[in-house]
Amino acid sequence: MMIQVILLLAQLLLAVSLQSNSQVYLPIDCDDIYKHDNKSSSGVYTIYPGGPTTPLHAYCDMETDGGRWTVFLRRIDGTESFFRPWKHYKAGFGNVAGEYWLGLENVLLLTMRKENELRVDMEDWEGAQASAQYSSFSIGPESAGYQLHLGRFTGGTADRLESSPIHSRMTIQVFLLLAQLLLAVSLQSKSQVYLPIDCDDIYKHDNKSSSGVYTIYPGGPTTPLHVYCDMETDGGRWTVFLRRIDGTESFFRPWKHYKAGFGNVAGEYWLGLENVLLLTMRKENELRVDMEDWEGAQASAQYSSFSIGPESAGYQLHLGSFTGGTAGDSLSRHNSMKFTTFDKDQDIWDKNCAQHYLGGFWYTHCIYVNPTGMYAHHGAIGFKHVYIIWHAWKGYNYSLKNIAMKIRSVAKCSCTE
Ligand SMILES: [Ca+2]
Repeated sequence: MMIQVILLLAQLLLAVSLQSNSQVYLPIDCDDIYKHDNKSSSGVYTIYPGGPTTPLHAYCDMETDGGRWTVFLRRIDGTESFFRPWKHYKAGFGNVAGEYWLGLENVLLLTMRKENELRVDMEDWEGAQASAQYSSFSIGPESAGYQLHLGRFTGGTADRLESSPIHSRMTIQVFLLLAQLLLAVSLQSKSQVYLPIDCDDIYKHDNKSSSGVYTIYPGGPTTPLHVYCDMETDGGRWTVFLRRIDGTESFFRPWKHYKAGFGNVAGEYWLGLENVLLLTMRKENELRVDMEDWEGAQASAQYSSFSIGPESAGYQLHLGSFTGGTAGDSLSRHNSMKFTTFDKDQDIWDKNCAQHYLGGFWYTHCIYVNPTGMYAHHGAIGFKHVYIIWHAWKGYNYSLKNIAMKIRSVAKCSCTE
């Protein structure tokens, strides 16, 4: 109910802001916004390059070299996957408060409405900044392949520049406030009833629960955690800790991301090694891996037990015996391995498996499975075996469409707890 109220409020806010905007002006781009109020600061604004009926959110850089910049590409932290199909690049994707691509259709509309110059701002890992500027920038329509029309290079320096990315603090703070509000409310209403450790608890509390996002407390009452519960497959009660369904999330991430967790529990995500550790410390669990190919065929692999060691032991994998499933057993070969990411090599190869297979996993030397590999059709990437692989089912030359790894308590009834 509270979520509905908040959604309603958000819609109201949107309606009000839309209304007040249309009474005043309909900015085509960040240039219009700046000219309308030259005290505008960098952040997310609504623009109307396609006319009054198609509002579009975009990040405006109002500071760099006089401001007025409409940002159509932004990379700041690697959270968003940019290895995407045509339709995504056409329509746009990502989060304008973070990483995003505005979309070729939108860039086309913008460059059709006005003559524009282009500026590219970049930063290296030591904090040095540089830019490149071009006298004009436009693109052709889709029928012309969105052909790039670039003016002459007008300059760019490595030392003169000051500000550039991450101006979106305010927006993020507002989101955080909302999220905290939601969290506080959900905590309050639930703590009066019960604090489930995992999806098994939720199911036992109400066995009519359907699959979806729930709040669990594997780390105790002060650390609520959102998770996707599979309440249908083979009796349900599954707590999902890895889910790949559409390639929207990047899984080529550093150690701290794999430790803490990332993504969106309603879509693609990794629950985090610390959370998986907490879950497997609290109960004895079995493991199930569900996967699907691009023709709609499904397969699974089940294991009698699953737990991991603490970070000090490299989050070492402790896997029980293979108990069945048409996907066959490829994971046992990874048993007792430590977890490896591109910035933390704990595999048993002389190189770093994550750097070569583009995920993060309990790699050996290196893969029999690669559930965190690149989301793409086989052949879409010019490197071998970097895809989502389950060797025993499809071999090394097949990239799976979906994969999920999930655990559930092996206790026969709640009376054992
Ligand atoms: Ca190694």
